[in-house]
Amino acid sequence: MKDKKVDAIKKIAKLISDNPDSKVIFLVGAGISTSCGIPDFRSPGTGLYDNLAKLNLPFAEAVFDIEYFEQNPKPFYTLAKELYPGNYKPSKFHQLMKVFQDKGRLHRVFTQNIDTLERAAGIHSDLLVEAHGSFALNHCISCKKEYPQNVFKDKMLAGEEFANCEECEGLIKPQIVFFGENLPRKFFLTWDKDVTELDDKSIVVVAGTSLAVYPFASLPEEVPKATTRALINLEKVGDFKTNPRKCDIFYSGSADGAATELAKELGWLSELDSLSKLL
Ligand code: CNA
Repeated sequence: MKDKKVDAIKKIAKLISDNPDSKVIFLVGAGISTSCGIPDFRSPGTGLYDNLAKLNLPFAEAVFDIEYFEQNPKPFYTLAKELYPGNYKPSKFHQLMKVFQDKGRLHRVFTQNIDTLERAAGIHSDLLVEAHGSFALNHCISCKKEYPQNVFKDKMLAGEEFANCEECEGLIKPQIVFFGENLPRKFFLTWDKDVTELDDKSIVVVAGTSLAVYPFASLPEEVPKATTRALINLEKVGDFKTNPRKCDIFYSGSADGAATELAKELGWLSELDSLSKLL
């Protein structure tokens, strides 16, 4: 490990070890799931946006655009089939967050991901905020009838071109937040409460995100100045880049690499390894 990475891990670990009563907030994105085989959006070459050409979209973000979905749901359904929960296993980083939970040191995970790998890793629903929704709830966009997860899943896996409502033939859509849709109330309520509980002993760890999608991207700016912010990412992003703070910590590298090194530094490596074997 290069010196800067060692340094970053040591600083994060020290803060966590020195303050045994404090709990960590994680703000995560697609980069913590790329090692599971799920491409992120924006990594050049491998990101979904570079690979959506086969879906003939007018613009890449159209796959998550509610108006475009109403006209042509096929690209989203194609993607949903690929991303569907159950096809992938949690990464080391997901597992590390579970170890934080097991140690009683997890305050919350706010995720932008829709792959539900935090659930698969065993993060409790009360400690988890799926800011952009998930595949767990589904409804007809016309008559709003709700459908259990397996209805949508079965249709996707059976290779059906469209998932239609049995009542009105409208399109069934998982409760994933599209561009132009509101985030769940739980996101705003939980963050507003959590942010008031942060102090100079707390740490907020941001990992695997380009911090490009709002309002999620504004969370690091709202962390109080007294609280340490750490970024674990392949590149420096968002407020860490535009408004860096003196006490910011930046680990430039893979989320899984950081997870293993942090577990080692905290003396939690055997717990992380045992979990890896279970999941
Ligand atoms: P993004 O914009 O694609 O950014 C990903 C970030 O992660 C980039 O800064 C990368 O450099 C970084 N990165 C990639 N691989 C790694 C790695 N191994 N270790 C550390 N950093 C890495 O994705 P965001 O999450 O920021 O964007 C928000 C969108 C992406 C949300 O609306 C999601 O729903 C959406 N998304 C989710 C998934 C998923 O659920 N797994 C996949 C693709 C996109």
